[in-house]
Amino acid sequence: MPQDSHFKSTLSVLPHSFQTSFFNRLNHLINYSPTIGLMGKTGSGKSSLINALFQSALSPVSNVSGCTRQAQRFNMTINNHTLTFVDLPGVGESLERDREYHQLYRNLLPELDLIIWVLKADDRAWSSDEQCYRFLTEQCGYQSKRFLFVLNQADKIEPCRQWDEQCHQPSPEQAVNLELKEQAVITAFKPHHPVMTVSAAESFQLTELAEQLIQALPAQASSGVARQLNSTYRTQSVENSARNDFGQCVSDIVDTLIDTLPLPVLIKSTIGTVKNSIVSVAKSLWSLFF
Ligand SMILES: Nc1nc2c(ncn2[C@@H]2O[C@H](COP(=O)(O)OP(=O)(O)O)[C@@H](O)[C@H]2O)c(=O)[nH]1
Ligand SMILES: [Mg+2]
Repeated sequence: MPQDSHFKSTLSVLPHSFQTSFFNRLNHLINYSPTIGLMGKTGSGKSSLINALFQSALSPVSNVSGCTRQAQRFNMTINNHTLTFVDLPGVGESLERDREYHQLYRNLLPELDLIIWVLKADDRAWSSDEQCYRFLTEQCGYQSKRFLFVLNQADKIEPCRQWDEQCHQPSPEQAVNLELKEQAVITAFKPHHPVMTVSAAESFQLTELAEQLIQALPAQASSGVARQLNSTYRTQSVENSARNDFGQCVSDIVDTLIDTLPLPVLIKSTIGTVKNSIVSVAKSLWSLFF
């Protein structure tokens, strides 16, 4: 493993069994392959957003089947690292008494790190989105912190003729209406994370979206997603946030090993005292890994 050498001075005093397990788990963490769910009506701009945010194009993989209810799987790969997207069906369907949807989501939800929910800014009503959201949170038990709501196509908000095409920004009047729409999303969905108002077509506030996405992702997934972002959106804030998550995961690994490895108490306390150095070394190597 190439990372062994960097950790040598910090880890050499520790037992071999610890070193082996540590590198094993570290490797696992570095190679974690994130999966993001996509929700929202057809035409809301899910594909456009993903194509704008990430470096590589999406390629279709096999479909995940729940008989007639299917979710489409896409992925992108850079240097052998894969990021998967699952285009989820459900918005606009009658879900309540549908056992196949239950089955599909029972299978799917546990593997999703986050669901990006795309709403169209100029849509008048999101009742079918709300219905589907309630189904996922109340009946399938998916937590609200696992959803990131995106208000896309901001350029289409009324008065849509006023969009500033030179600066790729809304007019003051549009900005007021976007703010109202954002409030409407908050009222309807009570989202855990801030609602991100963007335009995929106009590259409006995609930096903010990328930063919020990295923050919303679980710690073990954020670095693997940051790795795939378009360089424009791989900002300092994105990198810091992912690096800190990575440090947290490494710290958790050390804690777990202290708890689970059959080692003398004295050795365990020694590992505890070098934990911060291990985490520092790992964080300093973040850009090498990701
Ligand atoms: N004006 C505008 N059009 C958009 C925007 N995002 C997507 N579109 C267009 O909306 C249509 C549907 O987008 P697509 O990404 O295929 O939606 P999906 O069905 O949710 O994957 C396409 O014609 C896109 O070019 C946006 O922010 N502004
Ligand atoms: Mg699409």
